[in-house]
Amino acid sequence: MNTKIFQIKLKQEVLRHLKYSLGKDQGHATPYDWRMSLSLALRDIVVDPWFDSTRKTYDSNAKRVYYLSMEFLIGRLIEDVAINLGFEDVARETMREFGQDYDAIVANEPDAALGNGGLGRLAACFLDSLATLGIPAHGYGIRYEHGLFEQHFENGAQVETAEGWLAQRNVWEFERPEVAYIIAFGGHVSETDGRAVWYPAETVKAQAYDAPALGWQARWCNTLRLWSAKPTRAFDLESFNRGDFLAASAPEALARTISRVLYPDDTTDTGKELRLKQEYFFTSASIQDLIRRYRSTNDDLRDLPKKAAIQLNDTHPAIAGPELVRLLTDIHGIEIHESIDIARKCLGYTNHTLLPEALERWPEHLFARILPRHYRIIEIIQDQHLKDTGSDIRIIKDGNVNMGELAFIMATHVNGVSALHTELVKETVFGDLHKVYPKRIINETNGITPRRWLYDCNKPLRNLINSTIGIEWPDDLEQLERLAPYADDAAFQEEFHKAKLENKRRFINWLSDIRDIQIDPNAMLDIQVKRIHEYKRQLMNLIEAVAYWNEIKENPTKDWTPRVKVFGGKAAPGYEVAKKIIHLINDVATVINNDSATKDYLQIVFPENYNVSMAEILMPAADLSEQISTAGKEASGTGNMKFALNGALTIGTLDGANVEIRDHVGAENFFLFGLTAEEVEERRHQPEYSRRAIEASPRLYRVLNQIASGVFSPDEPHRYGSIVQMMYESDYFLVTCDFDDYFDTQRKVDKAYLDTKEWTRKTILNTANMGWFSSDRTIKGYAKDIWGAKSLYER
Ligand code: KOT
Repeated sequence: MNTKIFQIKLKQEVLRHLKYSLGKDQGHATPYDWRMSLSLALRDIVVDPWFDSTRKTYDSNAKRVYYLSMEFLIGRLIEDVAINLGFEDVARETMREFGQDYDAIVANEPDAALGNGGLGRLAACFLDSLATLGIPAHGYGIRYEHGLFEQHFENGAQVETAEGWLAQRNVWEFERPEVAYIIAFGGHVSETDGRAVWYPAETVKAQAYDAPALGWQARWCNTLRLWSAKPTRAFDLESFNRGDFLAASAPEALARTISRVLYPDDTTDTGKELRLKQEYFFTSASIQDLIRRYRSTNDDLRDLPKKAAIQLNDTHPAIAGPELVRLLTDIHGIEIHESIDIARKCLGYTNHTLLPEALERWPEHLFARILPRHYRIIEIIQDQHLKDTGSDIRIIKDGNVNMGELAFIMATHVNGVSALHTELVKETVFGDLHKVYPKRIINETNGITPRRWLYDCNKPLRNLINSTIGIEWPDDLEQLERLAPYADDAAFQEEFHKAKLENKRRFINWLSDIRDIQIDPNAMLDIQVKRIHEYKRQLMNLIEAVAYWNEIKENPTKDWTPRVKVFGGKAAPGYEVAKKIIHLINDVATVINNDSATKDYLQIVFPENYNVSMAEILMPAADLSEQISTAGKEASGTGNMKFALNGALTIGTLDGANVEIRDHVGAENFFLFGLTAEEVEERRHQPEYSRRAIEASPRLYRVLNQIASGVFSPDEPHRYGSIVQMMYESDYFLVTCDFDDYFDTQRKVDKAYLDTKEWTRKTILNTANMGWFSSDRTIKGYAKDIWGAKSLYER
């Protein structure tokens, strides 16, 4: 359809929805009403490709991918949908004709924050790539009523409030009252004649809500199916009539808690009964659903592995193995060892962390109480594994059910998320299992969707790339290599630099709405945004800022490179050290930002409530990307990829995907520092390593004294005593050991930044060489190496 005709049509559709879906007339419509009407009009257009894709999948009886994830960190969708449909300009123009600001309408949408960080955002990027590549797939997860908490600062300290994205209607979803499954908990199992029957103590209903997951240019559309818990019996009329009002609503209360809130812990917090119930709830519903779908067109469940690939996003859905075995055996009558074999052929497991506190284990008694049948099935899986391999590696050990071992043993492939991480998985957590199953562990380095993380969020650079190499790159990102020859071209450098400046101004404008701070767009924007965690070492970044401040004060007339340090990220509500670090960053920012002697050279900002939408403003604006985790601790990182793709240079350690990023963009275009993963392990064995590092570094010693003596917390001088003490006595993440190298490397960054042309040349080479980090490449890898799934979309 031609653009003009389409615009007239879209205008009519928006007005129709305004009137009949929102019940508003133009004169009284709020930004919310406009946003809803535009979204509904766009959603209508998505339905056709969605139906087409579903029909093609059924007709071809092709293998489907099921991506099971506790988290989908989606963000906003309206612009994503408009862009995938190719209607961005039409939508903007339509709203302008109504006298509405399109950007304000886009910003009216709440973020769908159904995730904590990297793991959840990866799932969202994968949905985008699966649809773009035309691979038939379902994302399965939980429709949390409350997503990740909102972060506020009170006198510099983090406080959390409940997030409420469903307080408004979620326009992208379709409620499916008819798609519902019973999920059981507790009770007992009776076994007679080798047949097990589970008599559960309680049940809830899992009800489906579907959202279309649209790919680039609307060539394909998959489904994100999220489960919401509902009572099996809405209301106990008998209790109610007896006058027992509390008991009457008990089933409803239990059901509602299950899908009420996302667990806000990025890494710890295993062992909680409700969490286990959440995991089983969504996994069981998903497995029941995919079996039902399979059986609607196939007879023999023994062939399920030919038609279904189930990917476990970490161990959170690892109960999928035993659940599939339970359904195949107890419900469909397949012999249990054969069921185990069938289930294993369907399953893949992705490991996202080596941190010991993040490895899921459930106390045996808790697990057996909630899932008695599964406990028994796990024993059988374990026995078979012990027998087949002759090893003594157990799933149930020391009073715990270990979900890592379970996922590993029940999967055909186990993958790490970067080359380094995968090698460490083989050497550490799964070292023993790797010896027994030497071919099982493979690598699939993470990626990011270039649609959201370049095309959508960085319009100045998008336009420049389009006019330089054409418009094929958003779904063939390695075409960006064709920018490399322009790295030395002065005119192109100037354009590239201009695009960066425009993005920095956008960030500064955005910030000026929430903070009273003046920022020079020519200052270096140095950004570290991610969850606050000791291993990510925000503290090292902050200490470096204080050391730099000290140096400027001592020699105020030197030509210092002006820097604005930006921090963003949330601490898990129960993670005290991380919360202290946030408080300290804010306290240091207050002192430094008020120092008139240094404020032309150094400022620190920490905007509240970092989320996907904020990332879309920050990534394009950054000059310097901080990827400074202790080597061996960050499994991959994906923020590192977003920054580099958008033309920031990285200062980083040899950790996670940093290693591969550096290989791709060139060592000379990357600021490397710090101990390697091997050196880290070695250093930890040396006595008093941190005290010795502090004593060897007058700069570091001075900053730690300032923090300890209350320079940044005069109202409570000892506030950070415990942090400084920790640096001396138990600096597990080696902030002290890497500090000097980090500081010196930052001075190299300062120097490099002053040469704008050379800096810009490096940034161009970063963008040009980041094409490999498209999540399309990652998904092609999974499809080929793990799933055996094919694209159904013909170009
Ligand atoms: C959380 C709890 C248990 C197990 C793993 C996690 C986890 C790992 N959450 N997020 N991650 C991150 O996943 C990203 C995607 O693979 C990585 O890039 C990042 O390094 C992980 O920390």
